[in-house]
Amino acid sequence: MNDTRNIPAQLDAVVVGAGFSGLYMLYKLRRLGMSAKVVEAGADVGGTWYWNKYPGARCDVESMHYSYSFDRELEQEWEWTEKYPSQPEIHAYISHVADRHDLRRDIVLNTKVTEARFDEESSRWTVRTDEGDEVSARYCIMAVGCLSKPKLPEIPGIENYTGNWYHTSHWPEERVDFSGQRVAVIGTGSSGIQAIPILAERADHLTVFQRTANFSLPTFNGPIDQDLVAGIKAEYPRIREEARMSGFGIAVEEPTQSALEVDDEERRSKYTERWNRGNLTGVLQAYTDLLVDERANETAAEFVRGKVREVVRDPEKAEILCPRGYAFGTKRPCLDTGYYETFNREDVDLVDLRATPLVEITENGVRTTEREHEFDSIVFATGFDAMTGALLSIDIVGRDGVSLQEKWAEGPTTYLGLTTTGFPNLFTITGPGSPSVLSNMIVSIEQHVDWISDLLSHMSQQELAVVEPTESAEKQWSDHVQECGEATLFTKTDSWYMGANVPGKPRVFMPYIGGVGPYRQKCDEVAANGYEGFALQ
Ligand code: FAD
Ligand code: N01
Repeated sequence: MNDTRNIPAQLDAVVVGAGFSGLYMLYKLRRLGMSAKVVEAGADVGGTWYWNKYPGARCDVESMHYSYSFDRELEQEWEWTEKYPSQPEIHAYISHVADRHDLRRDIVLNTKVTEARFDEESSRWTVRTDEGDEVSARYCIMAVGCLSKPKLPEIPGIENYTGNWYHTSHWPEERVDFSGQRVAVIGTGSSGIQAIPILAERADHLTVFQRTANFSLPTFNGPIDQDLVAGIKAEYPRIREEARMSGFGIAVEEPTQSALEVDDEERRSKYTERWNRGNLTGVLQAYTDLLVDERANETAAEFVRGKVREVVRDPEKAEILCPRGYAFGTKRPCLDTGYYETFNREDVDLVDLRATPLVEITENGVRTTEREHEFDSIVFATGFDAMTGALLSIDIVGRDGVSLQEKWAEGPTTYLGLTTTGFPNLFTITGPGSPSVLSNMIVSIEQHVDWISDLLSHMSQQELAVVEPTESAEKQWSDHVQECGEATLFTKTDSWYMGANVPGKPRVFMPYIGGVGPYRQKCDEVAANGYEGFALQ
């Protein structure tokens, strides 16, 4: 691994994070002729796909679409093996990109950025790391990830536990051997739902602790269909463009009808056809109003519950696994391989934490209000402090000594999810207030990186040194982000989109639900109008 420790004292740009965002940002900065370094806490590039090595980790956007589009030769050459590739394959892809474009020589690994401070006199950022580096840079670009700060459950006692414990997103490098063990999984979001079927196979006995049942759809994963690959490769430019202008960053036919316009039979047949596609968008985009109308949503939610009841033989377990109390799609739905089937195994137990909440982690396992359960290992699939967690873990201080923690105390406010007033020349790739986690993220990452690059190029041509959004532009945009959220069912659900999974975090709907295509158009208009809403000097 080529870890370039020597960071020059002065740079045009520091990029924090070496996942999909940071790598593409570095590629573009080089093409602008700028000096730049990427600083990465992990021991390799890959971001999400470096850290999340838990058994079963894979993407839920199909590989032919969950990939960079900027390298036209690469998209033709690269051969994915599965419809939904696993973490090692996606990591191999990102590593290949790093090597292919000779990016590693400007990436500093095993180093955490701890502080970024704006100096008003020089209009530069001073960036400090836990390795004692201090760099002055014109631009500071946060590519820190929306799902990169893990969250442990807020129950006492982890320090007393004598067995092994793991968080899905900080999985050890070496394969963990669970054979002969009694294993617990706490959490049934996407990570838990992917890991549980495999852990059930590997462990002697598995106990799943579920607080909120999730909606999960089957992937029907398998070797990638070569005819489909050839078809997509022949049409890649058009397909990518459609994705860029779509609602969620994936080219799909847009719905035209309300779920309430059609009768039960027609709806059921449509949901079934879309269920069989094995993707996230099929059922969710069957009708126009599934994410805005509770009655419409309930038709899809009940369809999924019916599927759970078809698979899970024990009716009591099936009812515990049936999601209720929130609208389908307003917590990120999951895609799985054999998740519900796992609960038909004799060696898998399900504990309903709504009935018997967790009390503490003990020396030997987990105590609920009912009893103590003993385990050799515990897997925490308890998610992330999403969207703002990684950003706010860095002491970012802007104008007048105001920190980002202070500014965002009531929730994040941004202009376009890319910038925030008081923090000039600081950019947040897939930041709060952009489509980000509500999209195929590579589409959103490329759009942000391209937009930032165009702005930096404009600034250099015009000999400008500082860019900062105006307060009024930021307010208008943040209000618009909230209004769009409130027009949907998302804001009625306790989810990580709302910050609800982290005690004390402000309840604000963080991503922008106005759509990937309309959002791109807005960003393009801002640029075409001379970076409207920004003060440039
Ligand atoms: P990340 O990949 O999160 O990279 C950020 C990097 O910044 C990390 O390596 C982190 O170590 C580093 N970093 C953070 N803070 C610091 C610091 N202070 N100093 C130094 N380094 C720092 N999205 C989809 O669209 N489709 C999917 O199918 C999909 N599947 C996912 C599966 C999993 C298991 C998870 C967790 C997420 C998934 N996502 C998916 C979202 C995924 O995070 C994005 O698609 C994408 O990989 C994000 O890339 P990124 O570079 O922006 O951030
Ligand atoms: O995290 P989550 P995740 N006691 O927050 C439970 C992406 N991703 O890592 O819902 C008991 O979704 C919590 O319960 P509740 C994707 O965007 C994608 O699984 O808060 N339980 C929940 O069940 C995804 O949405 C893939 O009641 C506790 C679980 O832990 C995002 O990352 C794969 C608890 C956390 O679920 C996050 O997914 C993986 C407590 N104290 C991740 N605290 C793909 O498939 C938390 N929980 C592409």
